[in-house]
Amino acid sequence: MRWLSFMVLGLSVTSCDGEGRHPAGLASSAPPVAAKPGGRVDVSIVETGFVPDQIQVERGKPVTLVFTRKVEQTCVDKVVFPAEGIEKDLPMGKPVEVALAPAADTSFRCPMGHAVGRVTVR
Ligand SMILES: [Cu+2]
Repeated sequence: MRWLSFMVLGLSVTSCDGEGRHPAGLASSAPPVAAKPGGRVDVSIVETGFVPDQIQVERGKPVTLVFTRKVEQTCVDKVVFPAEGIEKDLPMGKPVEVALAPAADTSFRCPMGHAVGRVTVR
């Protein structure tokens, strides 16, 4: 029965439903996506969290992140920018814009703080 418990565990980490388990608790090791000043970056919400989850911007320059939720089964039904006090609902399939001009590194996350993305300034 060892294989069965393994499968159950595997399923349980695909969403954060209050258990506090989330596959994207740490930002991925994918290379950051560079945003042009005044530009837009599309961020998809998929089963593993935010893609991309590392975005590089020029310090103090405006950038618009466009979040689109592409999966029903996710706790990422809102995106939260704690440092900026921004919280936006992410209806399924509807692009939601968040405008920023960060002066320092910042981050965004699901309401429970499991799926995380980072915005780094250069
Ligand atoms: Cu979460």
